[in-house]
Amino acid sequence: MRIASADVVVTSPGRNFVTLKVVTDDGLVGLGDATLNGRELAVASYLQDHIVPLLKGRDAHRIEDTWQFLYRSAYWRRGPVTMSAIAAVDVALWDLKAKAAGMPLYQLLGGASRTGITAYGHASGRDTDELFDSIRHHLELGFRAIRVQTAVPGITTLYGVPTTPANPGGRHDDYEPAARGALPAEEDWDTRAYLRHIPTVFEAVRAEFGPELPLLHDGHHRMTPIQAARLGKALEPYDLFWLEDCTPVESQEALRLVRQHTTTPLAIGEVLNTVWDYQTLIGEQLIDYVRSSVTHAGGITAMRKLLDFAAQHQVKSGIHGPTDISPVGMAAALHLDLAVHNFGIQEYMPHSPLTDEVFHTSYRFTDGYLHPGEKPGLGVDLDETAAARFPYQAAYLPFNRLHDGTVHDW
Ligand code: CS2
Ligand code: MG
Repeated sequence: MRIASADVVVTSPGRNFVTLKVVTDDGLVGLGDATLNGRELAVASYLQDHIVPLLKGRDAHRIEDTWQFLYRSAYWRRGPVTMSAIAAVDVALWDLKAKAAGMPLYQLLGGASRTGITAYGHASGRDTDELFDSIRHHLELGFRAIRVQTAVPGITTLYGVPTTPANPGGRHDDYEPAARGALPAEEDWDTRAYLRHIPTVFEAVRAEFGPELPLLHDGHHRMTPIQAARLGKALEPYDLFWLEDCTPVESQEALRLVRQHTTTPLAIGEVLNTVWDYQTLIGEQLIDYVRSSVTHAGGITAMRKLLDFAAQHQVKSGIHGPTDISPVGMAAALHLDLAVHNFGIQEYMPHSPLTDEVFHTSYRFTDGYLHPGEKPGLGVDLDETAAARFPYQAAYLPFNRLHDGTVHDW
């Protein structure tokens, strides 16, 4: 099974996606997601200019060898651009191998370890009423676990909270932080206001929805370790499933301090891209859930190894799944979720109808559980004619400033 061609498809059906399409000499098509939100063209160029020329003629079955070749021959290691590009090749090759075998990919990863993949949805609101409506809406959709993000008095625009309300009866999942335009949007931040407000939100949610419902929250890298420790402690009475990205993760050691102070479970790593970024976090059991995505962390091959390492320390998966992971990246995550023993939970934000015009998926969401489906390979097809109707548009993630003008983590 030789690689005959590889192409990079950049398309923007509602938001930007970068997809690698690998075709074998007998006409099988393998897809990989290489979308890096706000920096899409850097990965497209890495693939187009530096990887595609190396793929032609290679044996598509040699996935591990291709991974090691791309990782080691680049000399410059790690980083989101490199690891997203390698991931796209890796996932495309797994898609091809599974198609050649006539099996859904999860079968090649050891088969199903469960019947369904528990997914959490995103609820949010600018006030309690809007938040409760959003939670009810997600419960009606079938979600069995819910992430809660709300506005905070004293902060004008906040991560995770759309600035316009959902249409009555409409989708509540359309929060997309990367805005199209020439410059990133500026948002504001006030840690003390946030720390005062968030525990009151969870108190209200528990009072309304009871003790059973698993609740999650994303701190989105904004607190120092001691502030994160304080929030984790304050949230203990509300029994969170996890507190995510409570502090920036460049310093793995920082999580020691948070861990010493709170039993709120911690999830981290959507911006991490190799197993090396997790040596202390997992080795010392400083976190409970690994948030990396298949798309940004070197593909199925590397994520499998990362999750196997995590399993030795009773750390579980919590694979990143916002809409900036394409349906191809989402499908790859679902096959892995179904197969690994130490599955924790899967993030799920349904893609927009425009995105669905370009990517046709066989995964399904029923009664709160996702399943990758039974089609050979990943189970995703790319409609290139539809993709061509949506040319790339520059888009940036926002950034934060404190009220005195200092740039802060977003
Ligand atoms: C996030 C993302 O899904 C999450 O938990 O933190 O929404 C993140 O902000 C985006 O993936 C950035 O591209
Ligand atoms: Mg997050």
